Amino acid sequence: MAETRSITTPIYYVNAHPHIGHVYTSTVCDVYARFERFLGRDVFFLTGTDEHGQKVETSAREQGISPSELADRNSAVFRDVLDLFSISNDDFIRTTDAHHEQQVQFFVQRLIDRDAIYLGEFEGWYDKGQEEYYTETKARELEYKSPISGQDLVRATEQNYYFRLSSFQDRIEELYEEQPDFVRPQARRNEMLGRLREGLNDVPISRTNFSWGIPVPGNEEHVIYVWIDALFNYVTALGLGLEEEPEENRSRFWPADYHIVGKEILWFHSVIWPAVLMALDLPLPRCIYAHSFWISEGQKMSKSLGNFIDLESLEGYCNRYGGDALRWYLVTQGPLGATDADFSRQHFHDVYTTDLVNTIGNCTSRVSAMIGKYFDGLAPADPDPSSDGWPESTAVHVEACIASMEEFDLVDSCEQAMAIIRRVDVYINEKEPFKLAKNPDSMPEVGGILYRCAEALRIASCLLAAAIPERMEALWSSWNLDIDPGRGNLQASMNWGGLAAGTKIEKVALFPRLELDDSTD
Ligand code: ME8
Repeated sequence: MAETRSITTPIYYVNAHPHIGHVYTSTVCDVYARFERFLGRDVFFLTGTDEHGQKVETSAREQGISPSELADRNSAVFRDVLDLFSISNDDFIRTTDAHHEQQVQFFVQRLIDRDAIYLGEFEGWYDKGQEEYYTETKARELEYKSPISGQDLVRATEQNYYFRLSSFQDRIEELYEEQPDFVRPQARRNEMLGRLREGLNDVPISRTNFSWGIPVPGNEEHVIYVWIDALFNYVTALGLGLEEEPEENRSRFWPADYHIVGKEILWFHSVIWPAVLMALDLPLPRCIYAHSFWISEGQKMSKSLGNFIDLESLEGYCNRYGGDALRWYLVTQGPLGATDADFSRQHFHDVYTTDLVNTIGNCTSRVSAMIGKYFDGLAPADPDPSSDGWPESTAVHVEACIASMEEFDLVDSCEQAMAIIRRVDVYINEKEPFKLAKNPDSMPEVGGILYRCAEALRIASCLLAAAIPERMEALWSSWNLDIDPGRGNLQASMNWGGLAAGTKIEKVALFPRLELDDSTD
C-alpha cells in the first residue's frame, strides 16, 4: 500500500472575492500534492468554501438574495479559480453540503454528551466583522478595534454553548513540547506558546443573533459558531462522523499531514482545533503550517491604495507571462517563512527573467540546439556515463529536493532542482562542446557531454514538474520523453540513464524573453 499524504487549505469565505492570498495558499498546497502524487503517494488534497455566518447573511441581505444563493454563486467563483490556476485538489468541500452539516451536528452532540460543551453565559469584546470574541487583555492590546477591519470592538453578552478549552491547557502545552514541529515555522510556534501561557479560557461556540448556520442539535435557537463549523471540514470531507459507511472510504487520510493556513488564523488551528480533536479522541494533524502575508508594491494590500492583487491582475500576469510563471513566483518568492513577502511587478519580471528565461529556458534550448546541430536532433550515446560525477551529484540534489518537499520547504525543494540546471550551464561553459565539435575526432566526447546535460535536465524537469507543470510537459513532449506524473514513478524516473540514446530532441523555447510591461494590472 502506498503511503498516504494529506494536505488542506483553509476553506475560504464566500463573502469576499478570491485574491492573491487564496491563490497563493492553494498553489503551495497544489505543488506539494502534485509532487507527492508523482512520488507515488496516495494523496488527498482538500480545499473548499466556508459559507455560514453573520457576514454572509448580512451581505446576502444587502444584495437582496438569500444566503444560500450568495453562497452558491461565490463558491462557484472559488471553484473556477482552481481551474484557472491549475489546482489539482481531490475534493472541494462546502460547509453547506448536507453531509457536512449532519456530521458537524454529530460531533457537537458528542462533545455535549462528553461535557466538553456546556450551556453558559458569556460577556466579552466582539469583532462583528470577524465574528470573534477577544479577551480583555487582547482587546486592550488592540485598542478595542478589530485588527482586520479597524471597526470598534463591541461589548456583547450572550447565553451560549461553550467549549471547555480551559481544561485542555496542560494537554496542549504537552503537545507543543512533545511535537516541536506541530506548529511551523518556529517563530509562529513561539507566538502561540506565548499566548498559551496567558491561559486558556472556555470559548463560546454558538450564536443566537443570526440564523445562517448549522443549528446546535437539540436547541435550534442557537447556530454553531462559524469557526467550529469550518474547522470540522477537515474531517467531514473524509467521512468521519457519518452514520453510514460512505461510498468512498477516505478515513485513511486522517490525520492530515499538513493544514496550511495564513498566520491570522493560526490560533484556531493550532489551539482550538487540537483541543476539539482531543475532546473527541481523534488523532491530531501532523503539522499546522502558518505562512505570512503577501503585501503589494511595499505596502499592505488595499483597494483604496490601488495595490490590491485581485483575480483580474493575477490573470493579467498569467496572460502575459503564463500560468507557470505566476506559480513559480508565488512558490519561490512567497511568504512561507515568518516574514511577509512583497509582490511587485518589477520583482516578478526579474524573477521570471532570471529563473525561467535565463536558467531553465536558456539551458534547455541551448542543449537541444547543440544536439540538433551536432547529432541531427537525436540524443547521443554517452561513452563514459560515470564521467565528471554526474550521476552522484544529481542524486544528491534529487534526494535533497524530495526531503525538502516532505518538510514543506518548497523554496529549497525548487532550489535543489535549479542547482542541477545551473550545474549544466557551468559544465557547458567549462567543457565548451561547441569548440570541441570543430574536431570530428572529438564527437564521441561531445556526445557524452551533451548526453549528460540533457539527462540532468530531464531529471531536473521531473523535480520541477509540480511547480511548473505545464511548461515541463511541453519540454517532455518536445524531447519525446515518456514521463507521466500520474504513474507515480518519480523515484524511478530519477535514475541516471533514463534518457535513451536516439531519442528525438526537438528544439524548445519554454519561456519567451519579455519586456517589463506596466499594463499587467
Ligand atoms: O479565514 N497573503 O477564510 P478567508 C497570503 N474561512 N495569504 C492570504 C492573504 C495574504 N495577503 N490573505 C488571505 C478564512 N490569505 C476562514 C478559514 S479554515 C477552517 C476557515 C489566505 O477567505 C491565507 O491562507 O479569509 C488565509 O489564511 C486565508 O487566505 C483566509 O481566507
